Amino acid sequence: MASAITGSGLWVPEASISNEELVTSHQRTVALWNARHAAEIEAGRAEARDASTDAWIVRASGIRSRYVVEKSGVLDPERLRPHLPRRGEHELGIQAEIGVAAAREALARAGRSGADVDAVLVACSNLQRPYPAVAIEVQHALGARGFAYDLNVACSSATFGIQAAADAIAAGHARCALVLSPELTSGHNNFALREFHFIFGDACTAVLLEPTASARAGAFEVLSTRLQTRFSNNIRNDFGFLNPCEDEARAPEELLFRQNGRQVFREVCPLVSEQILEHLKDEGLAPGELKRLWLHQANLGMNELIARTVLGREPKPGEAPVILDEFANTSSAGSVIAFHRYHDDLAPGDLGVLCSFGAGYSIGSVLVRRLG
Ligand code: CO8
Repeated sequence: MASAITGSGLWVPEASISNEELVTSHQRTVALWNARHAAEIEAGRAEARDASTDAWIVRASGIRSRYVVEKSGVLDPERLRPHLPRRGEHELGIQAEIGVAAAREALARAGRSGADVDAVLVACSNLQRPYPAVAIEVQHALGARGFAYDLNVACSSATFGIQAAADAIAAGHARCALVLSPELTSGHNNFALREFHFIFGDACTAVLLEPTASARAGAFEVLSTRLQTRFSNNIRNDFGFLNPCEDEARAPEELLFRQNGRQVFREVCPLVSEQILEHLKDEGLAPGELKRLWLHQANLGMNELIARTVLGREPKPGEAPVILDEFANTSSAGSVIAFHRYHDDLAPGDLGVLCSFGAGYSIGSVLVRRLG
Protein backbone atom coordinates (compact mmCIF):
# COMPACT_ATOMS: atom_id res chain seq x y z
CA MET A 1 0.00 0.00 0.00
CA ALA A 2 1.48 3.37 -1.01
CA SER A 3 1.79 6.08 1.62
CA ALA A 4 1.89 9.87 1.69
CA ILE A 5 3.18 12.60 3.96
CA THR A 6 -0.08 14.19 5.07
CA GLY A 7 1.32 16.68 7.58
CA SER A 8 4.54 18.11 8.99
CA GLY A 9 5.29 20.03 12.18
CA LEU A 10 8.15 21.99 13.71
CA TRP A 11 9.10 22.94 17.26
CA VAL A 12 11.59 25.81 17.46
CA PRO A 13 13.18 26.88 20.79
CA GLU A 14 12.49 30.45 21.91
CA ALA A 15 16.19 31.25 22.40
CA SER A 16 18.43 32.02 19.46
CA ILE A 17 22.20 32.66 19.50
CA SER A 18 23.77 34.81 16.79
CA ASN A 19 27.30 34.14 15.54
CA GLU A 20 28.41 37.38 17.23
CA GLU A 21 27.14 36.22 20.64
CA LEU A 22 28.65 32.76 20.19
CA VAL A 23 32.03 34.14 19.14
CA THR A 24 32.12 36.56 22.11
CA SER A 25 31.52 33.62 24.46
CA HIS A 26 34.15 31.55 22.59
CA GLN A 27 36.77 34.29 22.95
CA ARG A 28 36.23 34.22 26.72
CA THR A 29 36.31 30.40 26.75
CA VAL A 30 39.64 30.32 24.89
CA ALA A 31 41.20 33.04 27.08
CA LEU A 32 40.22 31.04 30.17
CA TRP A 33 41.57 27.76 28.76
CA ASN A 34 44.88 29.31 27.67
CA ALA A 35 45.31 30.98 31.09
CA ARG A 36 44.60 27.71 32.92
CA HIS A 37 47.01 25.77 30.70
CA ALA A 38 49.70 28.46 30.51
CA ALA A 39 52.39 26.27 32.11
CA GLU A 40 51.75 23.32 29.75
CA ILE A 41 51.69 25.66 26.74
CA GLU A 42 54.95 27.26 27.92
CA ALA A 43 56.53 23.79 28.32
CA GLY A 44 55.34 22.72 24.84
CA ARG A 45 53.03 20.01 26.25
CA ALA A 46 49.87 21.75 24.97
CA GLU A 47 49.03 24.12 22.15
CA ALA A 48 47.42 27.48 22.80
CA ARG A 49 43.86 27.59 21.46
CA ASP A 50 42.67 30.19 18.94
CA ALA A 51 39.37 32.02 19.11
CA SER A 52 36.62 31.79 16.53
CA THR A 53 35.48 34.56 14.17
CA ASP A 54 32.05 35.33 12.73
CA ALA A 55 33.46 36.04 9.26
CA TRP A 56 35.11 32.58 9.12
CA ILE A 57 31.96 30.79 10.27
CA VAL A 58 29.80 32.43 7.59
CA ARG A 59 32.41 31.86 4.87
CA ALA A 60 33.07 28.20 5.78
CA SER A 61 29.50 27.11 6.56
CA GLY A 62 26.82 29.70 5.70
CA ILE A 63 25.59 29.56 9.32
CA ARG A 64 24.56 32.89 10.94
CA SER A 65 22.56 31.81 14.02
CA ARG A 66 21.10 28.79 15.79
CA TYR A 67 18.24 28.09 18.21
CA VAL A 68 19.02 26.41 21.53
CA VAL A 69 16.83 24.88 24.19
CA GLU A 70 18.60 27.01 26.87
CA LYS A 71 20.94 29.86 26.12
CA SER A 72 22.69 31.06 29.30
CA GLY A 73 24.38 27.72 30.01
CA VAL A 74 25.62 27.35 26.42
CA LEU A 75 27.19 30.83 26.47
CA ASP A 76 28.72 30.46 29.95
CA PRO A 77 32.46 29.64 29.39
CA GLU A 78 32.51 27.72 32.68
CA ARG A 79 29.65 25.46 31.53
CA LEU A 80 29.18 25.32 27.71
CA ARG A 81 26.02 23.22 27.84
CA PRO A 82 22.36 24.08 28.42
CA HIS A 83 20.78 24.19 31.88
CA LEU A 84 18.05 21.54 31.87
CA PRO A 85 16.47 21.00 35.29
CA ARG A 86 16.06 17.33 36.11
CA ARG A 87 12.45 16.19 35.67
CA GLY A 88 10.61 13.64 37.77
CA GLU A 89 9.69 10.23 36.35
CA HIS A 90 6.05 11.22 36.13
CA GLU A 91 6.72 14.47 34.27
CA LEU A 92 6.95 14.47 30.49
CA GLY A 93 10.63 14.31 29.47
CA ILE A 94 12.12 17.16 27.44
CA GLN A 95 12.45 15.14 24.20
CA ALA A 96 8.91 13.78 24.53
CA GLU A 97 7.65 17.32 25.24
CA ILE A 98 9.12 18.85 22.09
CA GLY A 99 8.14 15.74 20.11
CA VAL A 100 4.52 16.17 21.21
CA ALA A 101 4.61 19.89 20.25
CA ALA A 102 5.86 19.14 16.71
CA ALA A 103 3.50 16.16 16.41
CA ARG A 104 0.46 18.28 17.29
CA GLU A 105 1.22 20.67 14.41
CA ALA A 106 1.66 17.78 11.94
CA LEU A 107 -1.61 16.20 13.13
CA ALA A 108 -3.50 19.52 12.87
CA ARG A 109 -2.24 20.03 9.31
CA ALA A 110 -3.38 16.51 8.40
CA GLY A 111 -6.76 16.93 10.14
CA ARG A 112 -5.95 14.06 12.53
CA SER A 113 -5.73 13.67 16.30
CA GLY A 114 -3.42 11.66 18.56
CA ALA A 115 -6.04 8.91 18.80
CA ASP A 116 -5.73 8.31 15.02
CA VAL A 117 -1.99 7.52 15.31
CA ASP A 118 -0.99 3.85 15.52
CA ALA A 119 2.81 4.10 15.17
CA VAL A 120 5.29 6.58 16.66
CA LEU A 121 8.95 6.57 15.66
CA VAL A 122 11.36 8.88 17.45
CA ALA A 123 14.28 9.14 15.04
CA CYS A 124 17.19 11.36 16.09
CA SER A 125 20.94 11.57 16.78
CA ASN A 126 20.89 11.72 20.56
CA LEU A 127 18.39 10.10 22.90
CA GLN A 128 18.15 11.18 26.51
CA ARG A 129 17.97 7.61 27.86
CA PRO A 130 18.02 4.03 26.57
CA TYR A 131 14.57 3.08 27.94
CA PRO A 132 11.66 3.35 28.20
CA ALA A 133 11.74 4.55 24.60
CA VAL A 134 11.02 8.27 24.20
CA ALA A 135 8.66 7.23 21.40
CA ILE A 136 6.52 5.22 23.85
CA GLU A 137 6.35 8.24 26.16
CA VAL A 138 5.14 10.36 23.20
CA GLN A 139 2.64 7.65 22.20
CA HIS A 140 1.22 7.74 25.75
CA ALA A 141 1.10 11.57 25.86
CA LEU A 142 -0.74 11.74 22.52
CA GLY A 143 -3.19 8.97 23.40
CA ALA A 144 -1.95 7.08 20.34
CA ARG A 145 -2.52 3.35 19.74
CA GLY A 146 -0.32 0.65 18.20
CA PHE A 147 3.42 0.61 18.76
CA ALA A 148 6.34 3.02 19.19
CA TYR A 149 10.11 2.80 19.13
CA ASP A 150 13.27 4.93 18.98
CA LEU A 151 15.89 4.75 16.25
CA ASN A 152 19.18 6.52 15.70
CA VAL A 153 21.03 6.92 12.41
CA ALA A 154 22.53 10.36 13.27
CA CYS A 155 21.71 13.01 10.65
CA SER A 156 19.81 10.48 8.54
CA SER A 157 17.48 9.38 11.32
CA ALA A 158 14.40 11.14 9.88
CA THR A 159 14.69 9.70 6.35
CA PHE A 160 15.42 6.22 7.74
CA GLY A 161 12.36 6.71 9.98
CA ILE A 162 10.23 7.76 7.00
CA GLN A 163 11.22 4.58 5.16
CA ALA A 164 10.39 2.48 8.26
CA ALA A 165 6.99 4.23 8.55
CA ALA A 166 6.24 3.79 4.82
CA ASP A 167 7.23 0.11 5.08
CA ALA A 168 4.95 -0.36 8.12
CA ILE A 169 2.04 1.14 6.17
CA ALA A 170 2.86 -0.95 3.06
CA ALA A 171 2.91 -4.13 5.18
CA GLY A 172 -0.39 -3.24 6.84
CA HIS A 173 1.25 -2.85 10.27
CA ALA A 174 0.23 0.79 10.63
CA ARG A 175 -2.22 3.26 9.06
CA CYS A 176 -1.14 6.55 10.64
CA ALA A 177 2.56 6.81 11.51
CA LEU A 178 4.43 9.71 13.10
CA VAL A 179 8.18 10.21 12.63
CA LEU A 180 9.60 12.69 15.16
CA SER A 181 13.13 14.10 15.31
CA PRO A 182 13.72 15.87 18.65
CA GLU A 183 17.28 17.08 18.07
CA LEU A 184 18.76 18.68 21.20
CA THR A 185 22.25 18.92 19.73
CA SER A 186 23.37 21.57 22.25
CA GLY A 187 23.64 18.81 24.86
CA HIS A 188 26.28 17.03 22.78
CA ASN A 189 28.07 19.76 20.90
CA ASN A 190 31.62 20.79 21.77
CA PHE A 191 31.35 24.52 22.39
CA ALA A 192 35.00 24.75 23.58
CA LEU A 193 36.64 24.17 20.19
CA ARG A 194 36.35 26.71 17.40
CA GLU A 195 36.11 24.06 14.68
CA PHE A 196 32.91 22.66 16.25
CA HIS A 197 31.23 25.32 18.42
CA PHE A 198 29.20 26.99 15.65
CA ILE A 199 27.90 23.91 13.83
CA PHE A 200 24.71 22.81 15.60
CA GLY A 201 21.31 24.04 16.71
CA ASP A 202 18.23 22.56 18.40
CA ALA A 203 14.79 21.86 16.84
CA CYS A 204 12.22 19.11 16.56
CA THR A 205 10.34 18.03 13.44
CA ALA A 206 7.34 15.78 12.87
CA VAL A 207 6.16 14.01 9.73
CA LEU A 208 2.85 12.13 9.52
CA LEU A 209 2.42 9.30 7.01
CA GLU A 210 -0.87 7.69 5.98
CA PRO A 211 -1.99 5.42 3.12
CA THR A 212 -2.24 7.44 -0.11
CA ALA A 213 -5.78 6.13 -0.59
CA SER A 214 -6.96 8.05 2.49
CA ALA A 215 -4.53 11.01 2.21
CA ARG A 216 -5.84 14.58 2.09
CA ALA A 217 -5.55 16.70 -1.06
CA GLY A 218 -2.16 18.42 -1.24
CA ALA A 219 -0.35 15.62 0.61
CA PHE A 220 2.97 14.28 -0.73
CA GLU A 221 2.93 10.68 -1.95
CA VAL A 222 6.12 8.77 -1.11
CA LEU A 223 7.05 7.32 -4.53
CA SER A 224 10.07 5.48 -3.19
CA THR A 225 12.85 5.66 -0.61
CA ARG A 226 16.52 4.72 -0.74
CA LEU A 227 18.97 4.26 2.12
CA GLN A 228 22.73 3.77 2.10
CA THR A 229 25.32 3.34 4.85
CA ARG A 230 29.12 3.15 4.71
CA PHE A 231 31.29 2.91 7.80
CA SER A 232 33.44 5.94 8.56
CA ASN A 233 35.08 7.32 11.70
CA ASN A 234 35.09 10.86 10.32
CA ILE A 235 32.03 11.84 12.38
CA ARG A 236 32.04 10.23 15.79
CA ASN A 237 30.76 10.45 19.35
CA ASP A 238 31.94 7.87 21.89
CA PHE A 239 29.52 8.76 24.66
CA GLY A 240 27.86 5.59 25.85
CA PHE A 241 26.84 3.35 28.71
CA LEU A 242 30.13 1.43 28.66
CA ASN A 243 32.28 4.54 29.29
CA PRO A 244 32.34 3.97 33.09
CA CYS A 245 33.49 0.36 32.52
CA GLU A 246 36.67 1.40 30.72
CA ASP A 247 39.70 1.57 32.97
CA GLU A 248 41.48 4.17 30.86
CA ALA A 249 39.59 7.47 31.06
CA ARG A 250 38.64 9.13 27.77
CA ALA A 251 39.34 12.77 26.98
CA PRO A 252 36.20 14.91 27.46
CA GLU A 253 36.27 15.75 23.71
CA GLU A 254 35.71 12.07 22.84
CA LEU A 255 32.37 12.07 24.67
CA LEU A 256 31.01 14.92 22.55
CA PHE A 257 30.49 15.34 18.80
CA ARG A 258 33.70 15.45 16.75
CA GLN A 259 34.42 15.23 13.06
CA ASN A 260 36.97 15.61 10.35
CA GLY A 261 34.80 18.14 8.52
CA ARG A 262 36.91 18.61 5.41
CA GLN A 263 37.12 14.86 4.77
CA VAL A 264 33.35 14.55 5.33
CA PHE A 265 32.74 17.29 2.79
CA ARG A 266 35.00 15.61 0.22
CA GLU A 267 33.68 12.05 0.70
CA VAL A 268 29.97 12.63 1.29
CA CYS A 269 29.11 15.12 -1.51
CA PRO A 270 29.77 12.66 -4.39
CA LEU A 271 28.01 9.80 -2.56
CA VAL A 272 24.89 11.94 -2.07
CA SER A 273 24.76 13.25 -5.66
CA GLU A 274 25.24 9.71 -7.02
CA GLN A 275 22.52 8.33 -4.77
CA ILE A 276 19.95 10.96 -5.83
CA LEU A 277 20.81 10.53 -9.52
CA GLU A 278 20.60 6.73 -9.35
CA HIS A 279 17.40 6.89 -7.32
CA LEU A 280 15.80 9.11 -10.00
CA LYS A 281 17.10 6.93 -12.84
CA ASP A 282 15.68 3.77 -11.28
CA GLU A 283 12.30 5.50 -11.06
CA GLY A 284 12.52 6.45 -14.76
CA LEU A 285 12.85 10.15 -13.90
CA ALA A 286 15.26 12.81 -15.17
CA PRO A 287 16.80 15.35 -12.74
CA GLY A 288 15.11 18.14 -14.74
CA GLU A 289 11.73 16.78 -13.58
CA LEU A 290 12.54 17.63 -9.93
CA LYS A 291 10.89 20.79 -8.67
CA ARG A 292 12.59 20.80 -5.26
CA LEU A 293 15.55 19.42 -3.35
CA TRP A 294 15.05 19.48 0.42
CA LEU A 295 18.63 18.69 1.42
CA HIS A 296 20.23 18.01 4.79
CA GLN A 297 21.38 21.32 6.25
CA ALA A 298 25.01 21.06 7.36
CA ASN A 299 26.97 23.35 5.10
CA LEU A 300 25.91 25.82 2.39
CA GLY A 301 28.81 24.86 0.10
CA MET A 302 27.85 21.18 0.35
CA ASN A 303 24.24 21.90 -0.58
CA GLU A 304 25.22 24.13 -3.50
CA LEU A 305 27.61 21.48 -4.82
CA ILE A 306 25.10 18.62 -4.47
CA ALA A 307 22.26 20.64 -6.05
CA ARG A 308 24.54 21.70 -8.95
CA THR A 309 25.71 18.11 -9.56
CA VAL A 310 22.20 16.64 -9.44
CA LEU A 311 20.58 19.30 -11.63
CA GLY A 312 23.55 19.66 -14.01
CA ARG A 313 23.33 23.45 -13.70
CA GLU A 314 23.21 26.24 -11.11
CA PRO A 315 20.06 25.79 -8.97
CA LYS A 316 17.45 28.52 -9.40
CA PRO A 317 16.50 30.49 -6.25
CA GLY A 318 14.27 28.35 -4.06
CA GLU A 319 14.97 25.06 -5.85
CA ALA A 320 17.16 23.81 -2.98
CA PRO A 321 15.95 25.89 0.00
CA VAL A 322 18.41 26.79 2.75
CA ILE A 323 17.45 27.03 6.41
CA LEU A 324 20.88 26.46 7.95
CA ASP A 325 21.68 30.19 8.01
CA GLU A 326 18.95 30.58 10.67
CA PHE A 327 18.97 27.10 12.32
CA ALA A 328 22.57 25.84 11.77
CA ASN A 329 22.84 22.04 11.51
CA THR A 330 19.90 20.48 13.36
CA SER A 331 21.05 16.98 12.43
CA SER A 332 18.16 14.81 11.20
CA ALA A 333 15.61 17.64 11.53
CA GLY A 334 17.33 19.80 8.86
CA SER A 335 15.93 18.42 5.61
CA VAL A 336 12.47 18.11 7.22
CA ILE A 337 12.58 21.78 8.32
CA ALA A 338 13.40 22.72 4.71
CA PHE A 339 10.42 20.59 3.55
CA HIS A 340 8.12 22.01 6.24
CA ARG A 341 8.96 25.62 5.36
CA TYR A 342 9.13 25.28 1.57
CA HIS A 343 6.45 23.05 0.06
CA ASP A 344 3.23 25.10 -0.08
CA ASP A 345 3.95 26.56 -3.53
CA LEU A 346 4.34 23.16 -5.26
CA ALA A 347 1.52 22.18 -7.66
CA PRO A 348 -0.22 18.79 -7.91
CA GLY A 349 2.09 16.37 -9.76
CA ASP A 350 5.27 18.27 -8.78
CA LEU A 351 8.19 16.07 -7.73
CA GLY A 352 10.72 16.65 -4.96
CA VAL A 353 13.38 14.76 -3.06
CA LEU A 354 14.13 14.95 0.64
CA CYS A 355 17.72 13.89 1.27
CA SER A 356 19.76 13.52 4.44
CA PHE A 357 23.43 12.68 4.95
CA GLY A 358 25.72 12.42 7.94
CA ALA A 359 27.45 10.24 10.48
CA GLY A 360 27.80 6.55 9.75
CA TYR A 361 28.10 7.55 6.92
CA SER A 362 24.36 7.37 6.33
CA ILE A 363 22.38 8.73 3.37
CA GLY A 364 18.62 8.63 2.87
CA SER A 365 16.55 9.91 -0.06
CA VAL A 366 12.75 10.11 -0.15
CA LEU A 367 11.16 10.82 -3.52
CA VAL A 368 7.74 12.48 -3.25
CA ARG A 369 5.01 13.74 -5.59
CA ARG A 370 2.35 16.26 -4.63
CA LEU A 371 -1.17 14.88 -4.78
CA GLY A 372 -4.05 16.87 -6.30
N1 CO8 B 1 36.98 30.57 13.30
C1 CO8 B 1 38.15 30.86 12.67
N2 CO8 B 1 38.96 29.91 12.15
C2 CO8 B 1 38.59 28.61 12.26
C3 CO8 B 1 37.39 28.25 12.93
C4 CO8 B 1 36.58 29.27 13.44
N3 CO8 B 1 35.41 29.00 14.07
N4 CO8 B 1 37.27 26.91 12.89
C5 CO8 B 1 38.35 26.42 12.25
N5 CO8 B 1 39.15 27.46 11.87
C6 CO8 B 1 40.44 27.36 11.15
C7 CO8 B 1 41.08 26.01 11.39
O1 CO8 B 1 41.83 26.03 12.59
C8 CO8 B 1 41.97 25.88 10.17
O2 CO8 B 1 43.13 26.66 10.35
P1 CO8 B 1 44.56 26.16 9.74
O3 CO8 B 1 44.34 26.11 8.25
O4 CO8 B 1 45.48 27.21 10.21
O5 CO8 B 1 44.77 24.80 10.33
C9 CO8 B 1 41.14 26.53 9.06
O6 CO8 B 1 40.20 27.39 9.74
C10 CO8 B 1 40.38 25.52 8.21
O7 CO8 B 1 39.71 24.58 9.07
P2 CO8 B 1 38.91 23.34 8.52
O8 CO8 B 1 39.74 22.60 7.52
O9 CO8 B 1 38.35 22.57 9.69
O10 CO8 B 1 37.69 24.11 7.81
P3 CO8 B 1 36.78 23.70 6.61
O11 CO8 B 1 36.99 24.66 5.54
O12 CO8 B 1 36.84 22.24 6.30
O13 CO8 B 1 35.31 23.97 7.24
C11 CO8 B 1 33.40 22.81 8.19
C12 CO8 B 1 34.84 23.24 8.39
C13 CO8 B 1 32.54 24.04 8.11
C14 CO8 B 1 33.01 21.96 9.41
C15 CO8 B 1 33.25 22.02 6.88
O14 CO8 B 1 34.31 21.10 6.74
C16 CO8 B 1 31.94 21.24 6.81
O15 CO8 B 1 30.86 21.77 6.99
N6 CO8 B 1 32.03 19.98 6.46
C17 CO8 B 1 30.83 19.12 6.36
C18 CO8 B 1 30.56 18.53 7.67
C19 CO8 B 1 29.28 17.79 7.75
O16 CO8 B 1 28.38 17.86 6.95
N7 CO8 B 1 29.17 17.03 8.78
C20 CO8 B 1 27.96 16.32 9.08
C21 CO8 B 1 27.96 16.22 10.54
S1 CO8 B 1 26.43 16.21 11.22
C22 CO8 B 1 25.92 14.58 11.59
O17 CO8 B 1 26.22 13.64 10.95
C23 CO8 B 1 25.09 14.42 12.82
C24 CO8 B 1 25.92 14.03 13.94
C25 CO8 B 1 25.16 14.02 15.19
C26 CO8 B 1 24.77 15.36 15.71
C27 CO8 B 1 25.02 15.52 17.15
C28 CO8 B 1 25.18 16.95 17.53
C29 CO8 B 1 25.91 17.34 18.68
